Amino acid sequence: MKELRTFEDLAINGAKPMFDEPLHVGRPNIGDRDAFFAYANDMFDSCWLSNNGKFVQDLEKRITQYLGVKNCVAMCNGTIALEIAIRALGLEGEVIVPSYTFIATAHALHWQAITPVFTDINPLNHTLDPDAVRQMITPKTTGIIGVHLWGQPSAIENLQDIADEYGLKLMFDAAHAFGCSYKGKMIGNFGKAEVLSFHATKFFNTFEGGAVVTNDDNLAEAMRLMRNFGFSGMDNVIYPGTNGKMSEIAAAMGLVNLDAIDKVIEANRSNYYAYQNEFADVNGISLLSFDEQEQNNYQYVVIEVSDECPVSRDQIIETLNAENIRVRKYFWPGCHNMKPYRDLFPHAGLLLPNTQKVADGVVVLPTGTTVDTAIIAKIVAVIRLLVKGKL
Ligand code: T4K
Repeated sequence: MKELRTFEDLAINGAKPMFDEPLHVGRPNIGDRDAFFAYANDMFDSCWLSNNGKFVQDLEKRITQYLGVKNCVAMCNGTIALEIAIRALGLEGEVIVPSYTFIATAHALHWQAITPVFTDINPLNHTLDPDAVRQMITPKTTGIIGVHLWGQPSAIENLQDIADEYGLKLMFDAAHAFGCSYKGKMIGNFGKAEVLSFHATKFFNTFEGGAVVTNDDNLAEAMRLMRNFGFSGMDNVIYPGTNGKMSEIAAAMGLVNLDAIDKVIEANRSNYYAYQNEFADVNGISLLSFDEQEQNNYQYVVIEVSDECPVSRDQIIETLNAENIRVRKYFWPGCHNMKPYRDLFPHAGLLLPNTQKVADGVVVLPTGTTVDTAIIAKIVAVIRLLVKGKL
């Protein structure tokens, strides 16, 4: 790795990049390979590859134990899991969602001819602002989908109060919040249902995958039907379902990665504190913090570049990218500014001032088991040089 001393040493000024290979946000964490291959051999020997096989059943059971929740319905990915949960809850008309989320949250509604009503966030934790939610309720509203963005719990109790007051169904997109808790209880136990993503880029992955977890047995039963074309026993279809099943090889990856989950969280935690330490002397940049009273997965390291910072968010990204540090500006520019929704609701941004501001200031940095304190020191050195003009 090159030594960084002055501006001339930066790759944007013609020097060689800090890293020879791209350093990605969202590098998968991979558990014990031998254990994975043993599962794969078992799977091939048994000739059972999908359709509620034993690995899927094991994984569902272990997730219910890990979260202390009654039901886990594993799915092929988080987006289908969202769609199925939305359908099983009977949501229709308008549903309140944050605009500041991954596009799948909005698409899961729009795909089913439900209008996503983009609602502003609390700028402190980037999750739905309950006061803004109240303002967006109309006679057509049937539900609220809170997103525990970055693993930060939504204002769960306030949202539940609003849902109860207006007779709305509350569910959560907990794609980022596997392994996190709220007031000592694991995320997965709140609202009518919570949706997890186990995509490759998540700190816990099944290649592609996801799940809906719920304490409502009837809802879980309905989702199991929907996940499997509506089959209720052989040759008997009682619902127009879809194919949301998780494969056995995906579940095997999940079982292996579940064994490694504490180690991964520890690596993320240690990286988070290394970043905190390194950023201590860099003014104008703040690191989104976690509540240490709770369990956190620390899978997203999020910095916010303030107006006081002498360089812009985009300058920081450009400089880091040149060094082969592929940071992301998730979830810029907000769902409401993406073409399908911009065309439908061209003025939505007027009611989303916090969303616009947060989306314009965020940078997500690399973490996970492939990153360590030495790499973090190099990443922050680039930012420090840019912001302070010296190291
Ligand atoms: N709700 C929320 C709040 C979500 O964040 C997501 C997914 C969902 C719902 C839907 O869940 P899924 O249907 O995906 O299960 C990535 C992920 O594809 C997506 O799962 C995730 N959120 C989102 C935040 O990030 P992109 O468009 O950024 O993907 P991409 O291809 O740019 O890859 C991201 C980074 O990861 C890159 O730096 C490359 C790196 N990467 C990726 C893969 C697949 C690797 O290093 N190795 C890999 O195998 O969406």
